[in-house]
Amino acid sequence: MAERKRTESDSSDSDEEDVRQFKIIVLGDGAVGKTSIANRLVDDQFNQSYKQTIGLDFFLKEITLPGDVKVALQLWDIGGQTIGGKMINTYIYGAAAVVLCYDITNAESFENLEDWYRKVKQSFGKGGKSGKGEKGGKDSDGEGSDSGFPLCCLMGNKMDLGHLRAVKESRSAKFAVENNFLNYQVSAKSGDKVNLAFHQIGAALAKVMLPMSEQDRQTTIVTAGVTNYQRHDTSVEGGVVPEYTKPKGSCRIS
Ligand SMILES: Nc1nc2c(ncn2[C@@H]2O[C@H](COP(=O)(O)OP(=O)(O)OP(=O)(O)O)[C@@H](O)[C@H]2O)c(=O)[nH]1
Ligand SMILES: [Mg+2]
Repeated sequence: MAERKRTESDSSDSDEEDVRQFKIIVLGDGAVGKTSIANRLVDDQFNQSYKQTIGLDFFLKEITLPGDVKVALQLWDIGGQTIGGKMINTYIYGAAAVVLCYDITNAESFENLEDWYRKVKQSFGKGGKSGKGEKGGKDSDGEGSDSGFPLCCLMGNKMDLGHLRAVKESRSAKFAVENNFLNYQVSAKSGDKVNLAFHQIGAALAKVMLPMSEQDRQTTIVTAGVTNYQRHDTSVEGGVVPEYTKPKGSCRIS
């Protein structure tokens, strides 16, 4: 687990350059577009074909924030099928931020976020029950808080398919407000808001204030290049892919 130990340092300075690195876990059902979001952010690419993520993939994105603050966002792209597997809590543990992804055209993928969020809370020792008092947003228990609970973000993907929308914006907004999450609607396909979202997440983690003009600019400009990309983590359990079983039940998010 040497590699894992190294990557858990979610806010430590790197050796030579003063680049803070943050572990960000990307969770959500299969096919909601987690890998596509990561590919858009890091490579500015989109692939129409679906290739299921087995276990997890890693992506690294460097961004520069106002004040020349450089941060490296280390994305842990977790395969949707891992929710019933043994490794999920290990993957989540130590995250600085958690991005809960759903497909705006698939209501079930939104409803299942309750299960994913429960995993997050379990991983951080907050028990298995959802509910108030376990908020994940930046102003409560979020990253940088002394409790170490991660900054949590809701991310509705496939905004380019707005005509097929199955999750009302008001519904996701309610969930975000109730749980004190950041809330984004993006499209990995068009690239809409992907950079903006992660720029804001990076800023929140680094505690750097972004002026509105800066936020707007990020919607159209792709900022940083690829620094690293690795397929399945061969260091976790010797690269053995755990057995996945997705539970059939799900909790509704009202
Ligand atoms: N129209 C549209 N399709 C998308 C978008 N994002 C992803 N897709 C498509 O959705 C499918 C699934 O995308 P993935 O990124 O592989 O989904 P995933 O969440 O990583 O899935 P798992 O690895 O199984 O967990 C692919 O066919 C993508 O091309 C989007 O923003 N718009
Ligand atoms: Mg994937």
